[in-house]
Amino acid sequence: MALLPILRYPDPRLYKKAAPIERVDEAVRRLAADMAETMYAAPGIGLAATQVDVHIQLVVIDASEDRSHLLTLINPRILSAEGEQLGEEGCLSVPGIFDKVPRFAKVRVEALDTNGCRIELDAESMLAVCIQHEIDHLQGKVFVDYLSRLKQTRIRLKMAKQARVTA
Ligand code: GNR
Ligand code: NI
Repeated sequence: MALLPILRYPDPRLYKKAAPIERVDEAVRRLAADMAETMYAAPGIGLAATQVDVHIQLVVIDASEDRSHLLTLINPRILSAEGEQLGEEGCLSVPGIFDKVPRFAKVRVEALDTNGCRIELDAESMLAVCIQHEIDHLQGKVFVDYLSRLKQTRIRLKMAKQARVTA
């Protein structure tokens, strides 16, 4: 197991589109395990492969209270969605920034699990938000992209200042 470095907004690699996974093999399972370790250590409730600079359709999520419900979704796709919710979002690639993003209230999702078996799941509230946030990452979209240009500019400035302090 290993902790993986997480790309920071506005790294251009966060804007790459992830390719579908054709075969769920040991390499995919190893990456998923490392991503889970990285997510729990952060700590975060989700992590997309895009954020660790691997551009394949793989995400890990644990939106449970006790951090004991790890979900690994491969090639996730929203089958249907309903309603709206507006919640505060954050992102491990944009540390320290939180803002409201409109999302579907409920989603039905299909994906492959780590055995390559097709699964379907219904999600609402925080889990539904997280799934939509992670699928966005795979499509090269960061939650900041939904905010006003003014906010985006301020966030870029703040990230540049942070990078100077951390460097
Ligand atoms: O840890 C995370 N928390 C979070 C809170 C509200 C909405 C979405 C998220 S996902 C985020 C982890 C992350 O950046 N996943 O890509
Ligand atoms: Ni994120």
